[in-house]
Amino acid sequence: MQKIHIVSNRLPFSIKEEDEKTTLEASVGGLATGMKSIYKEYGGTWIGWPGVDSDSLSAEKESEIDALFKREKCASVHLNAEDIELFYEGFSNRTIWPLFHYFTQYADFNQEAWDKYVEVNQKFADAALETVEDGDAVWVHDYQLLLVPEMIKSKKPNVTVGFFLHIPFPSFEVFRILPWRKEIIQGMLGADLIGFHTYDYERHFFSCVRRLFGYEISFNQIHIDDRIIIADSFPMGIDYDKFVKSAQAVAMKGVSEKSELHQELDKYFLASPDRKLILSIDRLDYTKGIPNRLKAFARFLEKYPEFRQKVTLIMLAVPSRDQVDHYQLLKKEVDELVGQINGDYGSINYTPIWYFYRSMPFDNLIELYSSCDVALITPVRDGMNLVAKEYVASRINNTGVLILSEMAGVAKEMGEALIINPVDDENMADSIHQALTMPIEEQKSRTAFMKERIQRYDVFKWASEFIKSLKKAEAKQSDFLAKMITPSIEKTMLDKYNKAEKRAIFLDYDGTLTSFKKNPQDAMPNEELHNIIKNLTDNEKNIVTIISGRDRYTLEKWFSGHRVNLICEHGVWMKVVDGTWEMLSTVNNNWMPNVRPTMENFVDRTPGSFIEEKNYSLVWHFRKSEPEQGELRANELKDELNTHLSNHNLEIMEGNKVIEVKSGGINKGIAALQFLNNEPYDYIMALGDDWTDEFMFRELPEEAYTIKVGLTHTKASYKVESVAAVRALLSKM
Ligand code: GDG
Repeated sequence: MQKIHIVSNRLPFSIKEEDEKTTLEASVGGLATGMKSIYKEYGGTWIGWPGVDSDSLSAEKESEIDALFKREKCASVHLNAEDIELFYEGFSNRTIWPLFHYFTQYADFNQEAWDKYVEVNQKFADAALETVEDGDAVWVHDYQLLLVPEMIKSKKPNVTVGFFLHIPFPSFEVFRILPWRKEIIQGMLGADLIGFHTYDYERHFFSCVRRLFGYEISFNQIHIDDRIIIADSFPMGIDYDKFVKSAQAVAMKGVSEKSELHQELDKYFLASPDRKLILSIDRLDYTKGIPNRLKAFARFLEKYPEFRQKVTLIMLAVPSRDQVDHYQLLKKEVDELVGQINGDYGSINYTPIWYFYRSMPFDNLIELYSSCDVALITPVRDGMNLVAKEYVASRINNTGVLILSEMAGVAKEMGEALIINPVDDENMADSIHQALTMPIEEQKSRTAFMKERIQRYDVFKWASEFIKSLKKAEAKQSDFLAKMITPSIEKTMLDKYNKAEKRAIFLDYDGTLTSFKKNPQDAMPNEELHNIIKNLTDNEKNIVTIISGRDRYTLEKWFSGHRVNLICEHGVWMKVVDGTWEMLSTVNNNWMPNVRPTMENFVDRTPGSFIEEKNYSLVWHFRKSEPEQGELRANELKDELNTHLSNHNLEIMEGNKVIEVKSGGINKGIAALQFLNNEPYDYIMALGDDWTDEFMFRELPEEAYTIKVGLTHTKASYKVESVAAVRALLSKM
């Protein structure tokens, strides 16, 4: 990995105009902090939007801004008013944001906005493509740029692409609502590594990939043609030391140095020593659960009257996306609720809620974190929520209680917080009470545990762990491709082929010579394949054997008229050209009546699955079933079949979307060796795609050309990526 570049919607600086001078002001947000270390260390460029509408900029101003950013190793992607309206406020914030946070009723599905989303994603990708060189890596961020990974990968396959989603990834039932769901997944799958905050988001993503595309997923790897894509969870952290140091600095300040806010907070406590403060901080967003929180606070004051006059909720709601209707309605609702609660429970010298609708300087934020006894963080849905971590980090003496919604990603890491359901007023009101009455020792011990974790896994660790995994993904991809048949390997292979006098060629059928069909009987050879086989067998020096798990009748019918040998049912039956069927080993099928009912039970419970009966094996096919259910049931079936294995000397074979039970002691490897029977072949080649072919790859002599179709781990000496590649190779022989 040479350089690492970052692509995100916003650049890590904002433009400041003062005294007719334009300058850049560095952003202090979590992402900017985490990424700065990375892109500086790896000498990359940060690609993103400068944050101003380009329609409002003259050409000279635009170049001045570009030059300022260039000095900071940033490349600007300019967005005009229409881009901002349709791409940013439109598709990003009116479609993806609500949908991914399960607010399906708020999601707009507007074709024009989608078209703009594609167009603007392409703008970002083009800007990245201008900067990025082969061998570099790019780390793309968040829901505004879901299509960028594929847009980069398709143009520059030798660039390693990482993608991190900062918001939740919803379950398939919600994601499927999106008319452009396939395009979004395809866009993300351009990445080599896809990161989420939690494992739940990761598994929702896998489920969507499986259901929409049926791609093979093993552990956390998705296999697509010639690529492997890794998805993993990386819970984002904060700059822990910065919060600790800032909180220490605030604690050290003398009265005269304190901010106005801090002095007001001090005054509040001075009025009475048993006064308490509860803190709530978020962007004013419907996902943050602010109205529910207010209602729960009112319920608390109603249920526990002894706390009236003593407990104040400080609510900082940072203005956000105020051009979007739902945000304006939310603002109105919050304003009204605050007014109502203050009216109901307030008095001349007591205001239950101090409400700030604005953002505050960082130092004020720290003063709030340090002064408040309880943090009430109750989003109805939140990708992570960094405020929770910042509050805990800022508690230098370990006192304070965090009340946390179970719907925030951060709840997965903060088990010692009081975890609540954000729509359950009663539960929240009781938790506020529990927090305010929690013994100091308990507060300290809970905070200490949480601190240890957020200190260890801070934002720098988060970024470096992601990069470490990105490097591994890059290495995995090259391992994967290591056995690929390159033009020079192919040339040697064909030279040897041409020089050989007697060649044994073993060809698996399904997944090798032809692609899988939902119904196995539909996978008969087409004209192209017939021509390939004819061409191969016309050459007298070639002895071609189709070696398959299929039943003998089907293959005999499909290949009648060809000069090929057939080995069927994984090596039970063999028929040489012009010969008759003979059994390669003595096997029986008297175990079938015992095993069949078990399989039938799985057919009944798994719609779309069916049993195929061969002479000496039973096969359960689940290619037509709902993919996740099929995989799940396949594991259960294997487990149940195990009870029959030793009684009947059986073997279970796992093929591609099939579970096959057959008599033991036979496999394609034994059959191939028996076939070769010490004949003097000077060129042996075997091609196959699945687990059953691995026996053949293992048994054949070392000098044989064993070739795996597909990129998964194999004993074969070479790999090709697809059926089309097999056909292309055989056509050259
Ligand atoms: C998205 C996801 C995910 C807030 N008010 C002020 C202020 N802040 C700072 C906080 C904190 C940040 O803003 C808010 O971060 P969150 O994580 O809580 O929420 P989102 O903005 O919705 O972020 C979220 C995050 O991405 C990261 O992946 O955790 O789930 O929705 O750092 O301190 N900072 C200042 N004044 C304020 O008034 N200076």
